[in-house]
Amino acid sequence: MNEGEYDERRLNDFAAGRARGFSRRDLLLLTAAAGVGAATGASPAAAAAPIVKPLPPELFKVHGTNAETRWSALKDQGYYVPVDRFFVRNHTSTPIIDPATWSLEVSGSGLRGGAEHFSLSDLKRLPDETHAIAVECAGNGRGYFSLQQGQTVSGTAWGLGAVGVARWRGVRLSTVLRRAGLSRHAVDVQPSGLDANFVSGGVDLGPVRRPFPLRKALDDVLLAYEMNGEPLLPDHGAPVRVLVPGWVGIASIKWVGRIEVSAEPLFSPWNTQFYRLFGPEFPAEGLPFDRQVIKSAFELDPGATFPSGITTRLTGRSWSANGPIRKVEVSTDGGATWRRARPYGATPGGVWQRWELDWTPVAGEHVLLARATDVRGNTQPDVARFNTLGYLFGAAVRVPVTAV
Ligand SMILES: Nc1nc2c(c(=O)[nH]1)N[C@H]1C(S)=C(S)[C@@H](COP(=O)(O)O)O[C@H]1N2
Ligand SMILES: [Mo]
Repeated sequence: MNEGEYDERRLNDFAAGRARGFSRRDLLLLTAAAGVGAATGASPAAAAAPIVKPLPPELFKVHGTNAETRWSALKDQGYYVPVDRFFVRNHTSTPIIDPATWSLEVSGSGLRGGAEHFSLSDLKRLPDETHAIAVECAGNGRGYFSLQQGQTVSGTAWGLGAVGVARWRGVRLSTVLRRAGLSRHAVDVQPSGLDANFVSGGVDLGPVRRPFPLRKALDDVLLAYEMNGEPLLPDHGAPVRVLVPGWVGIASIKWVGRIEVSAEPLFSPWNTQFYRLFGPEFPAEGLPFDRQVIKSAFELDPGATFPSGITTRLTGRSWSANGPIRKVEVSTDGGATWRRARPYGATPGGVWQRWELDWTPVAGEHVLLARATDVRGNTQPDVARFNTLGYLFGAAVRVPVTAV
């Protein structure tokens, strides 16, 4: 079963009321109480110190409990985003978990027997793998729905900095599930976090969790305990987080405490109420989605200034969840003309492509755009599809700069 079929089946299950975990009825009750997508307030605990690591303003822009990477902070960095500037997206706040007493419970109707528990040292004794994987928030670029398209959407008004690529080391989820005694009836897998329950519109939605199909779980999902060669930091899910390559960041559950393996389809608010496309173009129940779209960013901050008459090297990165980048085009005149950017650097895992282009601006205001195409032929449109929660902003972003 491919991801498209999975989404379609689960859409039908959900619409027909065959939903365990979070049903259409739950959603309707919540909608009546608060309105879908409206007022997604964090729990009171989040008020304290949602993020533990330092967030210097030259590296991050803070949005409530979240912090996005400033693209200027990636200039002259390597392929991987250093942990000191990797974005953080917390529904509440970063919990501090003792790795010595932490354990992972694997349980549910999709196992042959009862629950199994794994300590951190149990996981470290299993065969390890290291992979380059992107984490990107489904709402990355959301701010451009209003800035660029004049549309009102709810949620964190990210620029393009809610994405990062790191080198993650850990154990394959498939290894752990097989050890736990996977049954041939298993269909869905759902990790949940040990951070505080998420409260939205006064309703406790429980721990942060989102299901994916067994097929994905057995394919390339990683349980990581190391990021860029160091133990995970608390903000990125210590002691162990899930990484679901290509999928929306919410699938990559941090501070994982339990993994449910189910013989029936699973649902959670994070694939029914949130992280679903709502709006006039979509079905009433919303359209499910899992993968990120293709995007590009310049390694500079909007509003940057350059010396006029002098050649500047513009740099940036492009990435797609559907395969390596084939070409990147850049416009320095608001989209009137385009030039090919030069790709450079190694691309482990083909997760993103760094590129550069020389530009000699005349004095005045300019609008830069970058537009990428991946090996499957996906490219960035001029306009992103409106949806009320502002997900998947994949249009080429207009970046105003000044030459003086
Ligand atoms: N337990 C838990 N896992 C979580 C979240 C969370 O709030 N709690 N946020 C998710 C979202 S929406 C994103 S985009 C990524 C962000 O990962 P990062 O903070 O390491 O960049 O973590 C995901 N995993
Ligand atoms: Mo996210």
